[in-house]
Amino acid sequence: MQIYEMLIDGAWVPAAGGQTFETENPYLGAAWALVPRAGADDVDRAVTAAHRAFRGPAWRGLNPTARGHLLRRLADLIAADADRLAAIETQDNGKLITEMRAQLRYIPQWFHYFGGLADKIEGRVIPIDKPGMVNFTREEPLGVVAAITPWNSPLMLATWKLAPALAAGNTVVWKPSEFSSVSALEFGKLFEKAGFPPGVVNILTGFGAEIGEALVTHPRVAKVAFTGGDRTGADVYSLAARGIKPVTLELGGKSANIVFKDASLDNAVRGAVAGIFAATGQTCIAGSRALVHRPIHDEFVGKLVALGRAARMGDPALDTTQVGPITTRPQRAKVLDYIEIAKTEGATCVLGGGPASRPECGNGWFVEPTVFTGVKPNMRIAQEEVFGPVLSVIAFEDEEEALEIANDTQFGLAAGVWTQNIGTAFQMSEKLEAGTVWVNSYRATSYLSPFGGYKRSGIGRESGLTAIREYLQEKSVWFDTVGEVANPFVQR
Ligand code: TXE
Repeated sequence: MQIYEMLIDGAWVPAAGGQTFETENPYLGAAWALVPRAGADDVDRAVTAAHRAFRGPAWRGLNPTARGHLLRRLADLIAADADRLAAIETQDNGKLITEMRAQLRYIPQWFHYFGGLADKIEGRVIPIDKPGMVNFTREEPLGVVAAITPWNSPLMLATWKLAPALAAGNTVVWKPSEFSSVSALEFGKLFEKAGFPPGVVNILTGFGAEIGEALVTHPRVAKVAFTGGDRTGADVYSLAARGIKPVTLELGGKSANIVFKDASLDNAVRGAVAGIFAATGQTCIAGSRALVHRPIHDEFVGKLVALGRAARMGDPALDTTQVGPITTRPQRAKVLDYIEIAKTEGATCVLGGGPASRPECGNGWFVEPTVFTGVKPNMRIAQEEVFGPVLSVIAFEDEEEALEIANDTQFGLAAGVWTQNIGTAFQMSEKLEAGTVWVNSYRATSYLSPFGGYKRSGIGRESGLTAIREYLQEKSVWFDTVGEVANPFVQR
């Protein structure tokens, strides 16, 4: 059993109360490391350190070019360590090594991009209407950012927050999910190695239910950046509201993959599989509803089931595996519950429909890739996020109905449109209520492109130029150049 410590104020420390918890390998179904279980005292230690670092000369006094240089040095260190970090992610959260390796090799781009942006954060000179006055703006960091991240793509989703937050000059207290803490702690060592001053990045491991509230409501936390479930997100939002703190929230979805009869069917089927069976369906952008034009419905389902049935399940550490285990025990129970709910609601299970007991799945927490047809748009299986390899297929008659069904959910994270008709593609991309729309593609993201949700899928944007603004505040500065204070009883 490996024993880890967490990062507070540049030092590796146990929890103040000495408590730890076990982290499990989802493929083996067994514990493999011990991680500090932070309490309220640790939250205060970490936030105080981050606040001190925010005000201190080592970080505040660093010019933005040098700050950017630190981020880019970190990017190089991540690139050099990518495969090792990927292996740790796979061991800790059970996601495919092939996907984790690709993610880890791509993550440095965020630090390069936002590192490059650090010295391009500029204010404006306002052509002010008051005689004798000069008015300009400054873009300033917010202070201590609490970054709360989930277990599904642990380092990637943390990077989406840390890179812009640090580029903008904030300091960070990062709380990774209790189900994927180890990769965060290993990642933390690279901040030290890159030369970030102590306290600029702190990593607190522990349970959201135990320390989440103390972290979000800590008076010295200026902003909360959260990715996770919509219910926890709503709690975090209301806790942050008590302190009038800005938030960015990325809360998952019920994204529609819409297939028109003129689409390249083979591509669309592969897109549907990428949307729901890749990453075992545990992605915020999972295309968990396939809306299929009635004339091609049966052919589409036939091809989809064939491809889903052929997916190789098993050890996520093998390059040949295509579907790995579910990351957490409670999540597996939730996915199996939803499969039962769908059956009770009257949907027809045409693939999978329960736990996987293939020999190559060992003691892992597996669920068979599952497809339901005959799903009605108002069923729970078509409305609620499952976060597992469970696809609801819904037939539609025409563009209008496809749009109505696609938009008829409380979420709005992403959507896919499969058609050869450019007019249809354009109309759909305009009218879909989703933060991302892919045409004849699915599941592409980039450090260059804004990502975030409409409706209950969240608030704010990550990645791209927009993201840096989530971590800045604008100050308006006025100078009088005349040297005479006019009538003090009348507003100037
Ligand atoms: O997430 P939580 P869980 C969805 C998915 C999944 C469901 C539950 O549907 O089935 O959420 O997963 C921290 N104050 N997504 O329970 O609880 C927690 O420690 C502050 C979608 O794992 O949202 C972790 O670090 N923080 C999603 C983080 O919140 C709290 C990714 C996320 O955990 C807290 C993951 C509290 N009171 C799950 N309680 C996506 N958008 O991609 C918990 N946390």
